[in-house]
Amino acid sequence: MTTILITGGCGFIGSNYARYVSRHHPEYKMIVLDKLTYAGNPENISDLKNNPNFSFIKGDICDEKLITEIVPKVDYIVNFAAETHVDRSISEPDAFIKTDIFGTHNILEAVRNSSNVKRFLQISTDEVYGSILEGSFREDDPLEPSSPYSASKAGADLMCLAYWTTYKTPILITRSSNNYGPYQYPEKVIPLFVTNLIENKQVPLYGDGLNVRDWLYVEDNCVGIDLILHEGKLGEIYNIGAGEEVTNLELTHLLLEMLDKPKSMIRPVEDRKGHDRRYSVDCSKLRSLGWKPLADFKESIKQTVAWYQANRAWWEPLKSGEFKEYYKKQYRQMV
Ligand code: NAD
Ligand code: TDX
Repeated sequence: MTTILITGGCGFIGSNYARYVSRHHPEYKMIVLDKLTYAGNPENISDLKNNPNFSFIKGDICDEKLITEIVPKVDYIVNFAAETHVDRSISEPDAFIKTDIFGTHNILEAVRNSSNVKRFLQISTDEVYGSILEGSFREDDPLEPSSPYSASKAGADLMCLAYWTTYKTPILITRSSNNYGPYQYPEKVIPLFVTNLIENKQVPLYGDGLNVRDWLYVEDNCVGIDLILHEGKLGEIYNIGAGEEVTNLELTHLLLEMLDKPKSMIRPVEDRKGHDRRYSVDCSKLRSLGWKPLADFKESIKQTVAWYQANRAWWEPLKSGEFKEYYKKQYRQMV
């Protein structure tokens, strides 16, 4: 029986991927390991808990003893576990270095020392390349990360590549663009803006609002991840993006229109420090494996808005407690 370990499977993309695996590989034994930080929510995979092939371990990828114990029992590993919010990395970088770099290294060591693991897929990000004003980054372009978040993710990528070169540890890396969809923690721009607007609160738009992001529906990312896990070439990196580039201002206008709110709900605020202007990745390498994004951008944004409208009970508790404290520290008063 094939066993897959999904670390960070209680977060946004990891939980969507765990659900994808349960649908597409029902015969796999699935272990979700998650530390349950502020961003990890067991509710995100509550529908999987009665599946006899599913098990959950509350644990930290930095815990050497735990990881050394679990890794030899699995065939595939997909590492989603990370600190992921750029703004938090700017105010408090420590946890990013620990989880994103040291945690990944800890898994790599366990994989290196086990002959059972066939494939270790490291989930990275397009942010490791840095900003690009024209054109798109290819997988062999140099890394120029701007934030402590993207620098820590770049550090993890380099460790994976070094383990491939030095030990032939069976790694693969994906670098995707910005994801959106259900179960995204409401600190990220789309769920933050949608939930604020549902609550009739203003939305804090950074700087001139002209920074560009390429939006990828989470389900399309899951399809790409799964294809790369099974058919990607070991030691290789694959970009994943939909080519749906919009400025934050255009995105905000679209959300206002969908939620029938006036432009006065936009509150321009101070820019993010070191704010990358534009991300763009060339995905021809993944497309040559047969992948292409299936989601229609406007339709999937509409479905995402509808999901947050229908699931207030999921996000309302997340916007109190720790979240409020965090925003007070950020001096952004509108949540
Ligand atoms: P998320 O913040 O929603 O979830 C992260 C998960 O990791 C949480 O469940 C958290 O509890 C868990 N975690 C954190 N530290 C841990 C540790 N030390 N040990 C075990 N579990 C730990 O993040 P996400 O948006 O789902 O991102 C998942 C991965 O995808 C990350 O590696 C991120 O860098 C990458 N990524 C995200 C995006 C995006 O747009 N969200 C885009 C590109 C790449
Ligand atoms: O309140 C906000 N106002 C605003 O204007 C927030 C939270 C963001 N923004 C802007 C900043 C960015 O230009 O929106 C854009 C998107 O911001 P985030 O949602 O914070 O995403 P980003 O910084 O682009 O990073 C995301 O995509 C790549 C994820 O958080 C990362 O984990 C992933 O690697």
